[in-house]
Amino acid sequence: MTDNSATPAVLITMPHSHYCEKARWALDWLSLPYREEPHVPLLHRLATMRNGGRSVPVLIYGAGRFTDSTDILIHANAVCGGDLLYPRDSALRKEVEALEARFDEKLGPHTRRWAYAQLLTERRLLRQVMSRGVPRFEAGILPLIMPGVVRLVRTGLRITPENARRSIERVHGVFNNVSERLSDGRQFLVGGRFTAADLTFAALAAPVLFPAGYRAAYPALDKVPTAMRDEVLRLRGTDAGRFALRLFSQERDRRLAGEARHALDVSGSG
Ligand SMILES: N[C@@H](CCC(=O)N[C@@H](CS)C(=O)NCC(=O)O)C(=O)O
Repeated sequence: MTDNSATPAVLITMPHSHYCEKARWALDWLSLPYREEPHVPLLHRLATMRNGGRSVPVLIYGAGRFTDSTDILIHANAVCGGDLLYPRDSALRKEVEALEARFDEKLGPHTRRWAYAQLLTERRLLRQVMSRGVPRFEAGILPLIMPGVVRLVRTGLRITPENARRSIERVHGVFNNVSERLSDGRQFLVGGRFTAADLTFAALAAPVLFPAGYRAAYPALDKVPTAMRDEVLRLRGTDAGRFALRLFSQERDRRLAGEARHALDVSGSG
């Protein structure tokens, strides 16, 4: 590994993105130092495309560019020794990877679509969450580009009342599977300890749970429409919901101790 320690890692994000929270949580948990660079929607592309990506999160790590949250977790885990978020045992690792992929594809898009469907008409709330921590210039032009952002989100994510209903049903399906998996009394999804599977489930479930400890920008639960609040409270009461909330309270502020921390031993090999 080339010692490139003068170069700080940078995480390009949008403040409200749950995939960004997934990456941020992993970097925090592994005690890997980084600087976050949040952008408002649309303008995020100036930063991501400059680095070979499109969506957020993107991690710039030395000469490496990681343009997908799972790649970020895999890289961060490898930098820290290789068996922290993913077990070394190959059967267990496969199980973790399969669950992570399932949550990435079957949970994240549906919690997002359902949450946007509830909040797209709440322009003031949207402006607040989308501008948290972004450069002042971007926060200043957000009100001007907001109609375009809303239109793009609505068409890009195919947000209709019918699709929102289907999405929350899919979310229930994943929550049921997770509740079933936990029904034998296990504390974590795979191998008896916290892994990328647990982290991914909790981070991508956050838009339907509003957990305390969530670092992505979200409105307060008492400010959102009643139907959304009621659904959040219902999902919080499920075994899977309680599990995700416990992960946020036990693991979100945890930092691995020194031996797992490879400060900025930034690899140019990516
Ligand atoms: N597979 C990607 C999904 C990331 C994703 O969907 N990011 C959304 C925000 S939650 C995004 O950047 N959307 C805007 C865009 O695609 O330009 C990952 O895991 O990183």
